[in-house]
Amino acid sequence: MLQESDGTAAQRASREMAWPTPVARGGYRVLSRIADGSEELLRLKDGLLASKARIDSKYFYDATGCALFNAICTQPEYYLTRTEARIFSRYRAEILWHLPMGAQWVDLGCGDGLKSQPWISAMGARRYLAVDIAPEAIDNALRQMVALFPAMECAGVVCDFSQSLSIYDILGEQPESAPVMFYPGSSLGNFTPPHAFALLKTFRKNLAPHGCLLIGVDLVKDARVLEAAYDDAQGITAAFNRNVLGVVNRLLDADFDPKKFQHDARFDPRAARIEMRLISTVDQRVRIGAESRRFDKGESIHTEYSHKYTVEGFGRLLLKAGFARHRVWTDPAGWFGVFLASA
Ligand code: AVI
Repeated sequence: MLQESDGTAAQRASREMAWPTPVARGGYRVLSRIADGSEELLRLKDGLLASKARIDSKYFYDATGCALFNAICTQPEYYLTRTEARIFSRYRAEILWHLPMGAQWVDLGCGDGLKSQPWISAMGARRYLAVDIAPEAIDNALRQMVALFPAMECAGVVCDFSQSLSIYDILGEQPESAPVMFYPGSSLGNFTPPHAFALLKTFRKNLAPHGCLLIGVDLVKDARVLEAAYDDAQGITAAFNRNVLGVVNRLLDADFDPKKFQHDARFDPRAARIEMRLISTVDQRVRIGAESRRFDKGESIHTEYSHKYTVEGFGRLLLKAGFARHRVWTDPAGWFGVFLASA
């Protein structure tokens, strides 16, 4: 998850380093492979000044956004997290049977690393590699892994893998140990279909020739179930959506007033995706750095897509991305799928 809690543009720029910059911490090393962030900020600003305003959903995850997202995951309407967890615990032994022993476990968007722990203890991974854009998340995940599994090698890679992922060299340090990429939570759904396809191709390239991808994918279902999941009764998703305006205010020195925007989440059945927006509740002018723009009452800012797949459709996508074969496990209602794909 992206974390920008200390995120003024200047602070961000100063912590962005060229690679390789291994940093030895207590029992693990962290490599930074983050590109210059100034282009990203320009893109964010351009998105807000565009006639159809948009904010990339990666900006949701400052410290408050991460806490709100964790709270979303416990809401009764947000079935994704618990359904995936049930599939994992029900089929773990069967899935493990298809995973290489002594693997390098690559935790993509590791967050706190908690979802990886039962897998690592069950499979006896040789190495844990935490990949995330937030160095704080990597440190947190690695500290816990080192304490829990002192015999396992632990390392971290700070990078925005949605833009580029190149860890061949790190994986190649242990050629006898096949990599397993772990990408749970249906996070791939937050990318547009072409971007998701490109990401899967990149994953496969890094995994070739013997690795595999274990990925959680949310499936198409009744629109009412989907819309409730993205608009819970407690208003946590609404707060999560509005919080992104505070992130933008800090990053771009803008003056959005989150109270003047309303949360909206709709399922578009043709595109098979939830679309989240923030709708201006008044006519207003907002300063965005040295510029400003007007939002009419009812005008919206697009903040997130969450694509839903069918089992067949995602299987085809994996094949098209170059994965040789895959297996899938779902819950009894067919709401969520866990795919294991071999490079
Ligand atoms: C992180 N991602 C998979 C979540 C989703 O379901 O698309 C983000 C989220 N947005 C609103 N609720 C949860």
